Amino acid sequence: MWSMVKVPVFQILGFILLSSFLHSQASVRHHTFVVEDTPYTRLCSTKNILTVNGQFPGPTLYVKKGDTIIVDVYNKANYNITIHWHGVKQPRNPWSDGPEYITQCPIRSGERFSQKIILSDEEGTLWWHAHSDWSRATVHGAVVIYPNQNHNKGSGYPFPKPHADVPIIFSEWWKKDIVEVYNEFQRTGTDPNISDAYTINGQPGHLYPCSKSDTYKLTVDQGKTYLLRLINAAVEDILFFAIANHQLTVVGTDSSYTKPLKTDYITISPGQTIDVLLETNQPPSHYYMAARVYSSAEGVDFDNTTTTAMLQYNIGNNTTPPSNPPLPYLPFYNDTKASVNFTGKLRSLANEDHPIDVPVNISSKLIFTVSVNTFPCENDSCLGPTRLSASMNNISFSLPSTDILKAYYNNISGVYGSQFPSKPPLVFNFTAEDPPTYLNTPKKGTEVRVVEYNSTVEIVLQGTNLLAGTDHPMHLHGYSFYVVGWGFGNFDKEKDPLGYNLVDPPLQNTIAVPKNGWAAIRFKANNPGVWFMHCHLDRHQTWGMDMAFIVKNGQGPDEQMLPPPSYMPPC
Ligand SMILES: *[C@@H]1O[C@H](CO)[C@@H](O)[C@H](O)[C@H]1NC(C)=O
Ligand SMILES: *[C@@H]1O[C@H](CO)[C@@H](O)[C@H](O)[C@H]1NC(C)=O
Ligand SMILES: *[C@@H]1O[C@H](CO)[C@@H](O)[C@H](O)[C@H]1NC(C)=O
Ligand SMILES: *[C@@H]1O[C@H](CO)[C@@H](O)[C@H](O)[C@H]1NC(C)=O
Ligand SMILES: *[C@@H]1O[C@H](CO)[C@@H](O)[C@H](O)[C@H]1NC(C)=O
Ligand SMILES: *[C@@H]1O[C@H](CO)[C@@H](O)[C@H](O)[C@H]1NC(C)=O
Ligand SMILES: *[C@@H]1O[C@H](CO)[C@@H](O)[C@H](O)[C@H]1NC(C)=O
Ligand SMILES: *[C@@H]1O[C@H](CO)[C@@H](O)[C@H](O)[C@H]1NC(C)=O
Ligand SMILES: *[C@@H]1O[C@H](CO)[C@@H](O)[C@H](O)[C@H]1NC(C)=O
Ligand SMILES: *[C@@H]1O[C@H](CO)[C@@H](O)[C@H](O)[C@H]1NC(C)=O
Ligand SMILES: *[C@@H]1O[C@H](CO)[C@@H](O)[C@H](O)[C@H]1NC(C)=O
Ligand SMILES: *[C@@H]1O[C@H](CO)[C@@H](O)[C@H](O)[C@H]1NC(C)=O
Ligand SMILES: [Cu+2]
Repeated sequence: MWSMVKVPVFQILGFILLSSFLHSQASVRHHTFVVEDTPYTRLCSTKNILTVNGQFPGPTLYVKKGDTIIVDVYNKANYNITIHWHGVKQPRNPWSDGPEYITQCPIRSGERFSQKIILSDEEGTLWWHAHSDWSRATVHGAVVIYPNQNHNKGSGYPFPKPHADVPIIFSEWWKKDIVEVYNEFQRTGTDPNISDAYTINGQPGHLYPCSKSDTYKLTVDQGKTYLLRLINAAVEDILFFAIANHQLTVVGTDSSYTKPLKTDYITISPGQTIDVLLETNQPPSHYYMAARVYSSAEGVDFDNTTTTAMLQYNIGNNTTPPSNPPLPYLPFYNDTKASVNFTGKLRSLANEDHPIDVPVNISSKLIFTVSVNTFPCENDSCLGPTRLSASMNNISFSLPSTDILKAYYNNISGVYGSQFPSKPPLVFNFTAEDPPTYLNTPKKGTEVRVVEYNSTVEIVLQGTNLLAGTDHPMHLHGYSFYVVGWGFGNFDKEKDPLGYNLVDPPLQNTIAVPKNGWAAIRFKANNPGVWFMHCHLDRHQTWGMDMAFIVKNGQGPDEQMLPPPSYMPPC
């Protein structure tokens, strides 16, 4: 074959030079992540937390669209760890994706693992976090992806270049060691203890006892536009966020631009990122920004506190700041309408410079129920009469002890099954007031769904009211997907697709399936590998609201998974 295709050497050189010119902005960047135990004081008590490079939140990675990052992860802590690059598609390279026992075995104490993070069309904000047990509570940080100016006019942004940009990371703080919280709820079979505080860039803010000085402050000049890169890294909670006296303009989510959306508050799911423009157009003063929970499950305890940070205008040195800055209005904690009213308004930018590519001819139509369940309590270990669990299509996912990717690549049998169902095994009134309790117990399994390369996939994620209906922020690795529709009640396969948005649906990697409702997503399976899908509320993930896709290789050399790196952590 090769002898048939005679390409003069100068043409090849020319191609290489041209390619490197077109991509001259893209580069390879190196980082070292040292995972270690570090003492931190919050809410007047000190404990050791897992950090990266001693920082909480962890270091921000600044990159340009299309860059590749090499991160050498060195585990100096006493726990197993893995790191996931949330929302980075990693074309053909699931080896560095990170979920424990899905694409790799954990990096054990004292070991190193060099991860290659391949960016492609992502632009905006993503983040990285630990993906083993609950260590992501403190092991997380922002990934800021600037436009590659070579490919665009002006600044590269589809809006005027902001004066400055600032990651704003929400997370959750427990006074107790997160390992104890995790082990305890695993043992007792109940809900985990709720957190003691939410934080903004690691600080709880003024409204908690004993935390006057623990406040994140953002100092701004009047009359400018700032790009705030909001990231919800909370372990368990969807949040509302707002800034007193200021409107926000949403311009992106999950590293994809949106049509500008003016709003007084946002709803942000764990796993999701939202980019907003903030115009400092108010009288120079101090204003609170605040976040608190959106929690829709009845009878489930939650952290009902409010975290704040301070937006401080640079004011003359003679002016004293106000003693009582205004707090923003936030929707009530169970205001589902306010939550979906915001989320349902997101639209892809979908213009000439940022076209969309929504699959219209679907080859693989899937329906997955997402449910909270119970198992009988085998031992007397449980606190309640049953052990809480969760499932997708009535299968409660069990993590294998060898990672699925390795088993798939090396044809090792007995690690996983390929029988994840394309639809719920039983059709019932998913969102009924009181579904019969005999439906509550799922099966255990490690099942994947195999899809052909290039197939066009639609998944309807259907929430159920088994045990307790609630919102489920579902996250897919390896892909972004178009959210083409959503609604309350049971998905109607005749009527509901008629209302799909195929013109400018938002492109996301995490979608909150509304309480007792559904969401429909679409993507083209052109990234071969093993890709995890799960609820980003960590108790649900731990209980088994997970599954994985195997996307098969295509024909051409660019349609095959890359070979594994020379070193993968062993099991
Ligand atoms: C969880 O909460 C219970 C009840 O308040 C308490 O007894 C227990 O010590 C807590 N456990 C952890 C790990 O915080
Ligand atoms: C949560 O806090 C709000 C006030 O911020 C209060 O009105 C509400 O009753 C609280 N809900 C619960 C369940 O504690
Ligand atoms: C406040 O004082 C500092 C130090 O003297 C100076 O650098 C700064 O420019 C002053 N700020 C304003 C807004 O006048
Ligand atoms: C929200 O909670 C309040 C009590 O805190 C309750 O009266 C109201 O019915 C709840 N709303 C919804 C939509 O569940
Ligand atoms: C939803 O948003 C629109 C416009 O932003 C507003 O007029 C309407 O009152 C909102 N509805 C609810 C239920 O919050
Ligand atoms: C849709 O896909 C099927 C099967 O792949 C193909 O036969 C058909 O021509 C496609 N239709 C359109 C409109 O592209
Ligand atoms: C129940 O007890 C058996 C025997 O002690 C143990 O192997 C098993 O892990 C326990 N199961 C749970 C869920 O704790
Ligand atoms: C696994 O099986 C496939 C198909 O039979 C084969 O092409 C491949 O070489 C096998 N891989 C290994 C590592 O044995
Ligand atoms: C399903 O349950 C909901 C809530 O109770 C009810 O409104 C609806 O009519 C039920 N649907 C069917 C088909 O029975
Ligand atoms: C799930 O499967 C179990 C075991 O077969 C069955 O008892 C239960 O009713 C099923 N539940 C649903 C919702 O399909
Ligand atoms: C996959 O789709 C791409 C783009 O449409 C096409 O170029 C390629 O040939 C397809 N590959 C396979 C194996 O279908
Ligand atoms: C750490 O990972 C190794 C390798 O998979 C495993 O054998 C061991 O049980 C893990 N340790 C803990 C505490 O989970
Ligand atoms: Cu969930």
